[in-house]
Parts: sequence; C-alpha cells; structure tokens
Amino acid sequence: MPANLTPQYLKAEEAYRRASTPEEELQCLQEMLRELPKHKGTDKLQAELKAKISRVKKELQSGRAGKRRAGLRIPRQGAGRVVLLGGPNAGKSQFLASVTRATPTVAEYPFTTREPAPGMMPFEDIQIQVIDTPPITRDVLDPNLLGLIRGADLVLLMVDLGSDEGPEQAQEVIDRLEETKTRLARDSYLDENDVGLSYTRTFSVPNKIDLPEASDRLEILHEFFPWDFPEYVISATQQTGVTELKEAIFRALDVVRVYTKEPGQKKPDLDRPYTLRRGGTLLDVAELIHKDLAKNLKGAKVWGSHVHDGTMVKGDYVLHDKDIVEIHA
Ligand SMILES: Nc1nc2c(ncn2[C@@H]2O[C@H](COP(=O)(O)OP(=O)(O)OP(=O)(O)O)[C@@H](O)[C@H]2O)c(=O)[nH]1
Ligand SMILES: [Mg+2]
Repeated sequence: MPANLTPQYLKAEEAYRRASTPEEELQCLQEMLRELPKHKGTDKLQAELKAKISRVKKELQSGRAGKRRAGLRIPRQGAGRVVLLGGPNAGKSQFLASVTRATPTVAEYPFTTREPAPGMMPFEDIQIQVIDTPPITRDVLDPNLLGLIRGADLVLLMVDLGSDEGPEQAQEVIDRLEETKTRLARDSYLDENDVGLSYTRTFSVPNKIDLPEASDRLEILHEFFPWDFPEYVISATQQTGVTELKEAIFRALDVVRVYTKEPGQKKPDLDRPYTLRRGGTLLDVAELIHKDLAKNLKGAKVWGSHVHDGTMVKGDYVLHDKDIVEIHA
C-alpha cells in the first residue's frame, strides 16, 4: 500500500537527513511522526519513528549522545556536503588531501582509512565540505556511512585506474548499497512509494589517469560498466581534471551566493557570501543572518544581474547568484 506521504512529511525527513545534532534529530523525528498519514500502510513506519524517537531521547538524557557518536557526527559546514566513496586504494584520501587542508593518511595498502573525516574545499569565494570515508567492499560496509550518504548533496564514486580490479571494486560499492535503502543515482530523491528509500546524486570519478595503463582501464570501464553517472576523470596527485571536477561540484550543489551591504555603506561585504539553494528567497537569507531579522523583515534593496540597481523587493524575492542585498527591518 503506498504511504501517500505529504510534502510536509518529506520536508521533515529531508531536514532529518541533514540534522547535525541529536536535538535537531529529535525535533525532525517528532515533526515526521506528526506529519505522517496514519493508516495501515504506515503502521511499520510509525513504529520505527517512535522507536527512533525514544532512542534519541534516551541518548540525550544519559548524555551519551556526544560520546557514542564522537567522530561520526560530522556537523554540516559550508555551502554543501560532498561524500567520497570507493573501494580500497581508489585515492579517496589523496583527493581530500589535494583539495582541502586536511591531512588524512594516504597509503598504498588497502583499508587505510578507518573513519569518515571532513575537510573544507575552497571554491572561488565559498567553502564546500568534503568527507573522506573508509572503503566499501562486497563484505565491508560501515553502517554509519549510510546516514552520511543520505545527507550528502553529492557523492563522488572514485574508481581506481591504477589496478585491473578498480572498475569491479567500484561496481561492488554500487551493488553493496543496492542491498540497502541508501542508493546512488543520477539525481537525489526520496522514493515516495517505498518509505525510507533514498537516492543520492553521484558523479563517477576515475582516478590515477597519470598512470601508464590507466587509459586502457578507462576503456574497459566504459565498455563493461555502463553506469549513467556523469564522469570526471582525474589524477588526484597530478591535479589533472580537478578544476573541471570542482566546477561541476559547485554547479551540482545548485546554490546561489548572496552578499550583504549595510544601509548607508557604499561597499558590500564581498568576503563572506551567504549561500542558499537556488530558488531561495530574501526571507531565507534574513533567516540565515538572524531569526529576529526574518521576523522584522520589511524588504531589501537589491543590486544584481536580474534587477535594476537598488530595486526595492519584498521577502518573497527569489535571489540570483551574486546578488547584493541591503536588508531593511
Ligand atoms: N599515480 C597515482 N597514485 C595515486 C593517485 N591518487 C592516489 N594514489 C595512490 O594510491 C594509493 C591509495 O591512495 P589513498 O588515497 O590512500 O586511497 P584510499 O581510497 O583513501 O584508500 P583506503 O583508505 O584504503 O580506502 C596511495 O599509494 C596513493 O599515493 C593518483 O592520482 N595517481
Ligand atoms: Mg583512505
């Protein structure tokens, strides 16, 4: 029986996936339970939600929340979250080391990385969170990775072109995840007919193209592994293709940058843009700055590509990349 989930429920689940503290998680779960249509088709889900709620409550009461999950609960930071996945030795940690200031261990033996670890990748004037993970194989999948994948804006599936097994090992990652409710796809979405089934947008990233036999293996990959993820071939050590990949990551996040200007000041603050999903409004920016600002918002003057300089707009104005706003409350 289809669950007929409402848009409000899906919104709460989306927020739950992005929650970075137990308090936030609890709030979202309670919202999900409230919004869940109550009928036979959702009995099981109701029970699951109630169980999760009591688990998080216990966690919060006993003060164990932080400890049990230390290292696993990685707070969201920056304009978006990218999770690196792949088989052993694909070069996940090397990629993190190449594009951020993080210093993970990179080594030629497999299973070097034991726990997810984040870094911040600068792109133009913003920062994007990149998370390195332990490898996934047919036999090994750290269940903590599932939450990270579900909450990611984008997954980079790294393929090892330095080994004949590389393409098959990447296929194993896809297959292993197919056995769970957390899967990889061309686009991110929740399956409305199968509660809990979640797809995360994925790029295929064949790595180590600097090596002599890499192009042959790339041909094999194309011939025998016809995934339909967009592909970006790179060398993490030589940085080949990395600029193109970073640009594609930024485009995939689908965010717009907004700069603020104080009333009376001539120049906007161009150093620290606010970022929000494309389609976001002036009210959303006000909320990012301060809850009270959103409450008292009167409107704003906008400078940007889609308006005449200094046009007065209201809270429902949809922002464009690089808009400058002077907010009045
Ligand atoms: N030639 C070449 N070697 C690379 C490249 N990227 C990574 N390597 C090497 O491949 C090996 C594995 O790299 P890691 O970054 O540790 O791989 P990983 O995917 O993090 O491995 P696990 O943590 O075990 O899953 C190391 O010896 C790296 O130096 C590359 O672009 N070119
Ligand atoms: Mg590693």
